[in-house]
Amino acid sequence: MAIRSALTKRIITTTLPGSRSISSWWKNVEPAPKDPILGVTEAFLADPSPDKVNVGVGAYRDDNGQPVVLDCVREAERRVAGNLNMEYLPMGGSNNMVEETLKLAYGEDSDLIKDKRIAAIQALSGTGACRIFADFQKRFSPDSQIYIPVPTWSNHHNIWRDANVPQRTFHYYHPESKGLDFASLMDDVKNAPNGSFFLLHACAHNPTGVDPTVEQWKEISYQFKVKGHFAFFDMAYQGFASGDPERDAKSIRIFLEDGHLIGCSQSYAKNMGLYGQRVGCLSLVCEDEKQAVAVKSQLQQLARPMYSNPPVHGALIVSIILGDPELKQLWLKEVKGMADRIIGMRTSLRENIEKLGSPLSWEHITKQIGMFCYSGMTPEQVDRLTKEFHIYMTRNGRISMAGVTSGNVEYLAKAIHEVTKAA
Ligand code: KET
Repeated sequence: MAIRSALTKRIITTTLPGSRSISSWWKNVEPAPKDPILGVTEAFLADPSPDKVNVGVGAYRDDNGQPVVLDCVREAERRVAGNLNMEYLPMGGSNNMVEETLKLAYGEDSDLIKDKRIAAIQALSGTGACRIFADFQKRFSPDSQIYIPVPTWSNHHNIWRDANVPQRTFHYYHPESKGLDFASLMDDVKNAPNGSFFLLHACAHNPTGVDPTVEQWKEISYQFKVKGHFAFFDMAYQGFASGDPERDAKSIRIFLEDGHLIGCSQSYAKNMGLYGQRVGCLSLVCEDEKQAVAVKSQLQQLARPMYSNPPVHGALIVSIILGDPELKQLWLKEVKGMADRIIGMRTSLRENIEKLGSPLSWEHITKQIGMFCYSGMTPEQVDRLTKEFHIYMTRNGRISMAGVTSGNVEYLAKAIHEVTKAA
């Protein structure tokens, strides 16, 4: 024993000339910058103030500011509790879940589904679906780039950066009108090289809450056809724009009617409240069944070395809800309930700010849709909200309307008025 420890000691303390010492492996690692969205939650949790308000992350709260587990999910969980096993799912995840999920994006009676032309796998929520797609794009179209709207969800930049796909941007938001900059968007679509990849938000654009109209989507789809562009839809908020998942899929359906071979990321984080369960889907429309089989096998091969196969619990919950007509109806009712509460809070926030005699226009609060209000506040104004009023939001001025309640709306309005009235 004594000999052994002496030997070990000698090995540890003896370093060969020119080699690094054992403690130096990570000495060049600098702390990573805070995530612009999830970092806000961290700061909120660390604040002891009883007045604090979190309108940072896009996570739905009820009117008491509490996280929500939907009734349909509670019921599905009761049924999951009787499930026979917790075996691995296949690499592509739960076939039931994927089938039901495709119906939401592509339509209950979609010929593409019937003809087995869609390659699809269960993904680690919307983020995971985007990431697998970005890796797939890099592998099979290695010289391509991705066009991303300005602004967009901050993580889109990280995802395509880590997949080594060069990024370009296209115009989207018009700061003066706080609406869509349709003319510049169309110019960018026309000026991009033929056959470019574009990232589009299917509905409830994050962070702006500004979507193209049906007519505008038709024009975008037409121009994509002319240019031979590829559309990748990130659909993280299906149901949150209008309260009806079917209506919120309109952009995708327009592209499908025009015969585009699209890609799509779907997430159940928001519309089923399954945030931490990480359940979503990645799908790619192919030319025929044979191509879809090949593409799916490659998507699975990307998943295998990363996480092998996706988690089973959330997939079971989704399959149970969407596979049972009664539970599905309950889900649709509950999605509408969440969307309606947010719409109500938009009216209330706007009225409260206007009542205080704000000299600015706050019409955009009620005009924008989905989970967010892109308020137009500057980073400095947001900093004041946080420092003086303990109100937490992303520095781009995005308010998560899902965190606004009857209890905090007046306080929020007063604080917003206070930091913007001199502007
Ligand atoms: N796409 C968009 C547009 C999006 O806003 C989110 C999440 C996701 C994908 C990914 O969601 P997932 O949980 O992976 O299914 N956005 C909110 C949360 C976050 O940043 O992670 C947010 O913007 O607050």
